[in-house]
Amino acid sequence: MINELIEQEKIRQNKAINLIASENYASEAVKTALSSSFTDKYAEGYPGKRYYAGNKIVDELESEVKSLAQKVFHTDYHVNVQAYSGSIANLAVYYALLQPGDTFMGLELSHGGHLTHGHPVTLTGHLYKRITYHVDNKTEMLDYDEIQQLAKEHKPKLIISGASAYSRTIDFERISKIAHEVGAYHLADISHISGLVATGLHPSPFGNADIITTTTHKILRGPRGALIFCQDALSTRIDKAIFPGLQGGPHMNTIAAIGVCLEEALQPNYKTYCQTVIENASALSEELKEAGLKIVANGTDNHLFMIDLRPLGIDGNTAQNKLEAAGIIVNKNTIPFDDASPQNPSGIRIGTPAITTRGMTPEDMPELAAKIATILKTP
Ligand code: DSN
Repeated sequence: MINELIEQEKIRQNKAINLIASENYASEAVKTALSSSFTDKYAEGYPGKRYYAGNKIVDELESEVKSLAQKVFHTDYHVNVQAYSGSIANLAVYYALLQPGDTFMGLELSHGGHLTHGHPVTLTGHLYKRITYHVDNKTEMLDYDEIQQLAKEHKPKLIISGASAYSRTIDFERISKIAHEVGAYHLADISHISGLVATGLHPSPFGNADIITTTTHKILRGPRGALIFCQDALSTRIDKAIFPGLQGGPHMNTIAAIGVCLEEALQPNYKTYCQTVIENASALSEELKEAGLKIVANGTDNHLFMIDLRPLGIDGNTAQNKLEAAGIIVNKNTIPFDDASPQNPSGIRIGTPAITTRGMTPEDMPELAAKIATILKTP
């Protein structure tokens, strides 16, 4: 039964036009590493300091993956490659650097932020006091003056930047400056744009931010996992927060697969891929605009954008379902200043990492845009 479902999912993925901004297709080499013998090994601890025997090869693997991560992001920051996911990576940073009741700042969920950036429905929302910043209500772009003003007023211990649904360039340097002026740490969560940062297609937070987290399965095209980079002075606290603070044995098969995706990201064609992701997103959003659709923040600088459905008089669920019926997979998404609930918000999010992996180029975007526009506009 399970094998049959695996086959069915493979067929579904092959047939679909996948526009989910956070998804991608990992290579066969990444999948082979995931199903390798490393899946059987327990390795609590870190290279050279394990609690079980038989870890010489594991130690070599983890050290090599750490060094690959530093190469890909052109950094000498300390790196931890063991976090099971982006949520745990962010939680580990808060656990390492904050005390319960401390204040930190993050982008409001409906303005593009992520649940793990302190939303009240998460553990972080219970443990810490979260102050949210927003996008400007006219430009729908980050309001850096508001970030500065809120930082001065609330003196947070940490400011998190980064987003799940923000289509414009993030000025990490400015946010670092704002954070450091009030004595706060700056955590940059680059999960969505990590490939763009690695290839120089988005300004990098390395050198300014104190900590940087990223998942490995989005534009990086690896397995589901995460990396935490930090300044050396924070390395012991971050490592201890992951193990033994929050996790047990690291998933060494995932770490091997992260290594494979990092090796792939070091190939020259990875930058070409990332460039095409951006060109596809830009071409698709421009075509949709010409077809009369309203794009949040009036376009995109990265791999994704949101469509504001309110002028069309349909909701996010309806749009998502109509597109899925035509084989186009997107996700409903809140948009800035949305009055509707996250269960049925007023927008959809569209991203191009997966279709670019499948070989689509800007020449394919007019036809795709026409299809999307027709579906959304047809009652
Ligand atoms: N669920 C991911 C996304 O779609 O952006 C983030 O965790």
